[in-house]
Amino acid sequence: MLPYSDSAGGGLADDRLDRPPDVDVIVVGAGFAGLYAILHLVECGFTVRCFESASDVGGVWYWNRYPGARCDVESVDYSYSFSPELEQDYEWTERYAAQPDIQAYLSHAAERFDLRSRIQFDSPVTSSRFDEERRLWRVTIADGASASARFLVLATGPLSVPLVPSLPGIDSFAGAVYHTSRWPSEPVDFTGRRVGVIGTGSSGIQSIPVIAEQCEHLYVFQRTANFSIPAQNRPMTPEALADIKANYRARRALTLLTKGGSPYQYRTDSPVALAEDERRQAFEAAWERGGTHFLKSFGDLVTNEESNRLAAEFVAEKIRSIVDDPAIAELLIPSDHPLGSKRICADTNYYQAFNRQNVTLVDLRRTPIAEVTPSGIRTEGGEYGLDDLVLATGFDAMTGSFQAVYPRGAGGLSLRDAWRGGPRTYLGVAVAGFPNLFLLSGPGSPSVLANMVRTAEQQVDWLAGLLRHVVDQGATLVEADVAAQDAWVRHVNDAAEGTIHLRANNWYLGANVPGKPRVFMPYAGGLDVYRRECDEIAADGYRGFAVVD
Ligand code: N01
Repeated sequence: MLPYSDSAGGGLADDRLDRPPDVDVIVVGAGFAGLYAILHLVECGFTVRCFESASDVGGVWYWNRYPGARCDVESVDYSYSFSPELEQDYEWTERYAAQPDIQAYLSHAAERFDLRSRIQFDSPVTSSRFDEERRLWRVTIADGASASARFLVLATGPLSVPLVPSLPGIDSFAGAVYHTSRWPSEPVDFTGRRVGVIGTGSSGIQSIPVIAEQCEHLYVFQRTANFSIPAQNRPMTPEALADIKANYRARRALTLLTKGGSPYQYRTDSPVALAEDERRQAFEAAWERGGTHFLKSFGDLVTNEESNRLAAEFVAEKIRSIVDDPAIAELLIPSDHPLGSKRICADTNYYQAFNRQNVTLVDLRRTPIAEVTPSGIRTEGGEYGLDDLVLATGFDAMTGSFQAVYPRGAGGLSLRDAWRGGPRTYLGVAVAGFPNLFLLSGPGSPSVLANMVRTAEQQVDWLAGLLRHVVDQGATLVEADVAAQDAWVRHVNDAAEGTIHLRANNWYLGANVPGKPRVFMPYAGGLDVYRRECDEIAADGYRGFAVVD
């Protein structure tokens, strides 16, 4: 327990108006964003404590340790840029880092910058409340302890709260039930087991080929086919890594000029204008580059319907050429959403897995799940005996993890109530009515539409500037104006208007969570534009924020 923690959560001494907060800033979450927030805020002169629900650093990468878990952004780019020394001393071993490698990287960063001493692990924050009289946030931890801070920074991640579908009978299942985003820390051995995987998004698509290799039989329960492009992962050669390290500054600078925080720029012409063989060659080259890069093979894939159709047809042909059974291939070809309207998955041998004798694809569109029984799953088409069930069913994305710490702002307003009609933020960082509360990678920021590590660094740097601006003038309270927030929400909606993302039932819109308001949550204007807007607002004296002495 921290020295300043008290289990009373507000005893007499604690309530004294003149008692200062325990620390300047409490950070919740020790993933990429939280770790950098601790480091940078300390560098800027603040006292900082962090509470983390897991037993170690890592955030989303601590929990998502399912078989095959791997980042879909290249390792050398999905890494911190704030420290040239860290860039030089970490040795990435693969083009796309697997979960253990990212966990090791974050652990290394935590050691290198001595961050662990500021983090209390195994400490989920269960509630947080703004004390208007004393102008501080008090957070309560699961064990009943509490702590206070002038500012509360939620670095809880946009993909943190697992979505567990309410399947009839699931509690009766006699075998083990795993969720990909809460995978046990000890390896799970599926040898000789009959396993069912529900869900064919990124998590399902990455885990299915690996589980298939181990288990006796794998049943894949697919409701919606997704576009997946082979990641084309490969070992990182020492020469390639040395080359990147020698040019890291230029590579990082380039990422900041792009919408997605990627150092790559692709052709800006359209496949529609090309002769068929030239077009095919271009798509082949994009397929060979692999993963999410495929969507950038032409500038207009996400804006021109015909270009998108041509790219989707190329992928469909690839699926037909890989999968032996034509009927299975057709089931695996997405038919209800344009390519890229959901995040493209990056796989290793996903489609090949369906050529295995021990893999069965179950089409939930034709035969929905009727119930989970003690011995398996009964669909409207038949019964499937299972020993283990894997839920690769996604997340209550973008809002769930902020609401999970139950913030209550001015007048006791809960974030849940404030966002009843969908999230409203200023810059994705602050919420009107919640003074001194800040979100990292919040709704209304580029977050999941860009490189998450770049966006985390940008937001932390900017937030540290805002907090210094507040305390340097002796102020104790800062809050987003309602008018500034309303204008930002309109801007976020305008940026989303006409994008391909509105043409799918995706988690960007909250469409995967029953009853969640259908609102496009991330800022689609691009990291480059967002950065400029944030910088202009800072240069303008942090326009849109009220600072109170
Ligand atoms: O979750 P998802 P995810 N019955 O929501 C199905 C990031 N990520 O964890 O589409 C049957 O995409 C659901 O079906 P449907 C990445 O940004 C990154 O896979 O609703 N099926 C869908 O197939 C990604 O986009 C990496 O019809 C049900 C699946 O479950 C995001 O996380 C790796 C169901 C959920 O797919 C989320 O990915 C992993 C039900 N009741 C994740 N409920 C990398 O960096 C849900 N489904 C590589």
